[in-house]
Amino acid sequence: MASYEIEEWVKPVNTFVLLGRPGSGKSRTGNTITGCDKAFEFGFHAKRTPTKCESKQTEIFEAEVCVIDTPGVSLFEKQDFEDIQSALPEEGPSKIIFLLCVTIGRLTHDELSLINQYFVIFGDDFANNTIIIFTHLDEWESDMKDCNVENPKFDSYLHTLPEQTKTIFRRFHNRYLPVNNKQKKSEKMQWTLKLMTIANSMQGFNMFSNFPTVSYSSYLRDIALSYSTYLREMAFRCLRNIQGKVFGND
Ligand SMILES: Nc1nc2c(ncn2[C@@H]2O[C@H](COP(=O)(O)OP(=O)(O)OP(=O)(O)O)[C@@H](O)[C@H]2O)c(=O)[nH]1
Ligand SMILES: [Mg+2]
Repeated sequence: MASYEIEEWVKPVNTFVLLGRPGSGKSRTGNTITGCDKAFEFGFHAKRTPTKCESKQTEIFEAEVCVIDTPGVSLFEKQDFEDIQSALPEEGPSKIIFLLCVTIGRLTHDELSLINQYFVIFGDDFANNTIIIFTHLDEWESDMKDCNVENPKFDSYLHTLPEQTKTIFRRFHNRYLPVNNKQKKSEKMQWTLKLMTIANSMQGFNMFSNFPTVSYSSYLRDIALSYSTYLREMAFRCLRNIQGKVFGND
């Protein structure tokens, strides 16, 4: 399958842009796609936290593909948007598809807020051009086995998500793919084939337009509002805790 960094620059069929919070498994997913563990530096013990996008071009099942790994951020800003733009293939990508990496089982408020920020930046089309990649499938399966669940089905995990999270995922037309980035090379190839099949059925972005400066103030307002809701909830929770302690009903 993959021989990345080929000398001849060929216009890729698909450009995958990996998005997600820090540590969500973007770089390792990029390695699974390229079929090379060294394509993108990954892991907590990495010498440096990447601050710039990195791109690799590779051939997957005879199709040229560009993979762009992005630094993990909690707040997606103008600079992050411009970095992705400058990492796009010079020839112009045929189709840009976002791979939104989410660690199974750890959907925090910050993560949901980051997803909302992507919508503000890329517009409603973000959902039409994104595949949610649930990483750490191996750990989830192992936990299920420890709970005596034989042949666990990933769909059952999705059913356990809170309603608010389900609503967000529904916006992506339930287009998702769980991945075990530690599986054998041959299984990674099978997984990549599945990814390509889904990507081929999608329209994808062409080139994105400029960062929506006009709506930048509303973007900041949305972030402020989402955080204020969070802070309000935290305050109520603290208040309930204190009341519980004072009245001895915790
Ligand atoms: N068990 C398991 N570990 C994974 C999987 N995917 C990623 N990891 C681990 O999760 C950690 C973070 O993975 P990275 O790929 O570096 O995450 P990232 O999103 O690129 O992180 P940043 O670049 O810091 O934003 C590493 O220790 C990976 O080995 C997976 O499917 N299964
Ligand atoms: Mg990374």
